[in-house]
Amino acid sequence: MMIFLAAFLPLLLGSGSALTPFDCSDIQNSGETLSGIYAIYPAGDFPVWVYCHIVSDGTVEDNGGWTVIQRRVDGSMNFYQPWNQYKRGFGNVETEYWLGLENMFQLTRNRAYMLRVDLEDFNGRKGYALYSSFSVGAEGDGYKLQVSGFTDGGAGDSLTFHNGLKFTTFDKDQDIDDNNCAKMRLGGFWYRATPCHYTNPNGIYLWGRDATIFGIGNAWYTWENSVAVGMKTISMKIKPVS
Ligand SMILES: [Ca+2]
Repeated sequence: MMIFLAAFLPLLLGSGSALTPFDCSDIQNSGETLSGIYAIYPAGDFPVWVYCHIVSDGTVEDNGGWTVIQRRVDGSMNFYQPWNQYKRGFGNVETEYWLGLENMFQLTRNRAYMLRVDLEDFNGRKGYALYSSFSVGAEGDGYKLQVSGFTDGGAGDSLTFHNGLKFTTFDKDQDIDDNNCAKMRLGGFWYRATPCHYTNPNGIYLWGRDATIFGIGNAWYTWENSVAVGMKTISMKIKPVS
């Protein structure tokens, strides 16, 4: 009987309850005050471990409640992964990870989200890009990206270029280039056509500027108007539009 009750508890309580938080905004609203690793329930029935950015830096743009969906910090994880990994998610929530396209779809189909991309280079310069609307479509539609409403936090806009595109990995080509952009740029992303991207956050961790092979690094073009500058840290995080 206990197992029966436990299995149906999320359904009885609905999404976003204190016991089955839908995302990190629910965790913050439940009274948590520390950033860290928490379980969320984007599909309602099973937990997904994620890093929650709870602490506020005091600005309007960053008052906490952020669910981190992508993060690079030290080059410890290989992001050249096949479709199933990008679909389900991979990596280490303590360091580098990808939350998974299906989780992103489940989150953004149920709530209206904004997106913040935080960047830091190897010279210690920091900046961010804020988007007032972010969603990922269903798998049957290629996990299509919808992003708009850019506000500049010093990083410039390298993501609107990718709006409306399907997700591509080396084993699933859904970009609009004749070739496979994931194979050419060594990542997985909502690639377009040559040069494939303005940002390649899931590309190779370059440890700084490196133009030896064009466009393979985890760069953000508008940072220095170059795709050769690999970021020291890059993270993408979302929270509901209030
Ligand atoms: Ca292609």
